Amino acid sequence: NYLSAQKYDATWESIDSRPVPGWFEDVKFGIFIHWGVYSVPAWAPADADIGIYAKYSEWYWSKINSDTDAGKLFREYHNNMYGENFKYQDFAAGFKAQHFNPNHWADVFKKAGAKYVVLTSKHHEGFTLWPSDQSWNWNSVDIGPHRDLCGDLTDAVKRAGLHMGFYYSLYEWYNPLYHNNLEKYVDDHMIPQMKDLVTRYEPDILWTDGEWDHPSEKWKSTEFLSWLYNESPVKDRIAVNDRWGKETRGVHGGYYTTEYDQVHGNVGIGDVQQPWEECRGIGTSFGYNQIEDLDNYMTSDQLVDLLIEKVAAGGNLLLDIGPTSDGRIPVIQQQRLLDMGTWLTINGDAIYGTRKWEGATNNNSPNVYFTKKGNNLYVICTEFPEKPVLVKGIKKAEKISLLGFDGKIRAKKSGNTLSITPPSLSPLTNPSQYAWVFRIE
Ligand code: FUL
Repeated sequence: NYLSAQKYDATWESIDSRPVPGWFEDVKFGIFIHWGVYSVPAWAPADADIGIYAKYSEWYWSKINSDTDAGKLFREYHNNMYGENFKYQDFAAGFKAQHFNPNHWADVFKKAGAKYVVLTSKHHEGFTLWPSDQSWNWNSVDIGPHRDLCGDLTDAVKRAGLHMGFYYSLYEWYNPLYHNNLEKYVDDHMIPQMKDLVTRYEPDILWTDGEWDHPSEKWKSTEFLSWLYNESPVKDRIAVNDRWGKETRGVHGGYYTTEYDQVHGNVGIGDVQQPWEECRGIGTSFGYNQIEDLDNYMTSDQLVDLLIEKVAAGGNLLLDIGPTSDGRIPVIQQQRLLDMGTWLTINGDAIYGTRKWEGATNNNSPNVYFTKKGNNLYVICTEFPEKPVLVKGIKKAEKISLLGFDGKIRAKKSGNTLSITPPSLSPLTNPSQYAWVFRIE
């Protein structure tokens, strides 16, 4: 295997020379899951004008202690609802996950057409969803659900044939060791936890976060990554992201990440060569926010368009769901996922295994996107075209079809420009909703 033949040193130069495993660029669509003690209060001021990051419900604990404008809103809510003396830690008893059915979750993800899953094994609150020896009993087996949530979901997801991955926060808000002795925290807590996760559950992705307080040198990131790439049981196939130190995002590590289209508050990562992935919630939060309404949620049409836009630009979409503390995926979130799956069942050929088409830059027409795979070019229309679709830069076009439609598609080529005439569809012959794909072979 080309990935394991090489040895990697604990330097960024060496670590960065390892390619992101090929499977990652083929899978395109994953499900992110933010689930933890914050799923109990499950609240953030969704409609306040406080910026993207302040609407994340998984930040509840930090926000009720913060003196920002957003912090005041969180604190006011907390004090009214639970009283000033109610400690965040006491929410853990209400995290019961009594309706958690991992096989059902995996089935929903599979039907959504997702090929990978990334679960928060530990968010900034420090609570682990597995029985970590380094968690001082602040974990889902000793309290709350009394269940190894990481293990149970990993089994189900792998059985469903999907890739399983873990989010892991390097930093912790209220861990005294983190604040008093960072080196000991890293050596005796953080690195042992990451090694434990990797050896116990053999994930295909390790998605770190919470890196921004310190440079990667302090986190000993390259030491850890050289272990991961040289010695771990998943060295041949594991993919990691770029969140390994305050200086690494969009620069070092594995694939690059954007979040609600931002990199640390700045827009996008531009035209990178590196594989990359956008993550966001269906609404305004990663963790479940019980006060979000339909207005806060993207529609299925918007979500399909988002997937198309990211894949056409060469990226993946890691779409987040926020399960409830009793272990359910809110029905509206399931419905969004299943709608995406219905679209992908017919049109997935234009998504999975594809790459960005360089010719797209000469074809700047609204609501039309492109992907390529082998000798095929896919023309993805997010609105059904009323006029012929013009595609410039086509040398050969032997066969043109509309995915999911049996009828013949008329097209004319003049020079290097192909003009595709959209068929007139009836309710009976319309193959799809949300977006339509012409395949040029
Ligand atoms: C961020 C975190 O602070 C958010 O809570 C969320 O987990 C997101 C994916 O990464 O940086």
